[in-house]
Amino acid sequence: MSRFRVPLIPASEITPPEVWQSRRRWLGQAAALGVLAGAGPAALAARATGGDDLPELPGQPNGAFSVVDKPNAWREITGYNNFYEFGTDKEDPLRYAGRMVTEPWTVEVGGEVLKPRTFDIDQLRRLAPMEERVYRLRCVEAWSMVIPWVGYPLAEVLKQVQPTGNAKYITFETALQPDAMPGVKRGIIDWPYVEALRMDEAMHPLTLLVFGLYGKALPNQNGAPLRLAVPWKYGFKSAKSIVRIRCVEQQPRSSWMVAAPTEYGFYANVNPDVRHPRWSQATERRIGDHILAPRVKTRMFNGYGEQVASLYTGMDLARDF
Ligand SMILES: Nc1nc2c(c(=O)[nH]1)N[C@H]1C(S)=C(S)[C@@H](COP(=O)(O)O)O[C@H]1N2
Ligand SMILES: [Mo]
Repeated sequence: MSRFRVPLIPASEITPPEVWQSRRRWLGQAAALGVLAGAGPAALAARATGGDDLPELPGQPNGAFSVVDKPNAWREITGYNNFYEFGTDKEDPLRYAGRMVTEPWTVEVGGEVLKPRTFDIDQLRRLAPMEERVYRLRCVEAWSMVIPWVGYPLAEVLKQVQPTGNAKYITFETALQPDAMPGVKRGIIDWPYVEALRMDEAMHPLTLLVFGLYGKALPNQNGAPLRLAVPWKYGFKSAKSIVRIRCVEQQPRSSWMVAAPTEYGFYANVNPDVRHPRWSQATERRIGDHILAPRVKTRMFNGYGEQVASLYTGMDLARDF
């Protein structure tokens, strides 16, 4: 969390001039020393570079499903991660995820479906045309990023297996490689990491099955070789390194619901009006913003309300959080 909270009103209006002048001097010095991450032309040039060791994975830009916000830098997206299998520090996934074995990789899709099937990762990569979509990602920890994902709607896979009428929910089970995953050895939550969606959420065209970012195959720390991106929900719903998908009739209990039932509900829709029991969700810190930049207001459904609000008509989102 940023230790500096700057109000939305210009500093000059609320702070005695001698204070903000010295603050500006400090900023000048900090910029000169290069300590302000994300500022300056060198940082801008670094945005899309990196990942030279990863295969190319281009996608057709889909403007209709992209936000116009400027994407975060490669080093931010790949160097500041939550992937608890590798530890709880934001740098742990970058540090350790290289040990995860992602080749060969299969994804078993079953449960309440007419045509259960195990896909090889290459079959999945060829299943539908890859799109590039710039999505916001809002973490439950009240920070956010903007990420240019490459993938296609999860609905494409579901079409192949044909969910039955009993399929009301869908679960995503993720990779468990204890020898490669220091976080798994330490406990933390119930492994494997399991997330779930309601069937209509899973079929929604915004729900993306992701194979890459910035035109490259996913780095391990971002959930190689495939993960979800469900942009109107808190980031933890977007399961990484998926190995099993099951359609089920009853509402499943996800790993976070089991770990802390009063803190994490099934829906986990981004909602500035419903606080986490231990902190507010009204605002967020954008990763990469100037260290003294004001926090931004969090939007209902992370700004995707026009597309998804109708999924929740008649529901009390303070109760079904
Ligand atoms: N398997 C697995 N998936 C996971 C997580 C995790 O710990 N394990 N963390 C989640 C959380 S809390 C967030 S915010 C996003 C972060 O995705 P990113 O690191 O690619 O930005 O991944 C989600 N998917
Ligand atoms: Mo998160």
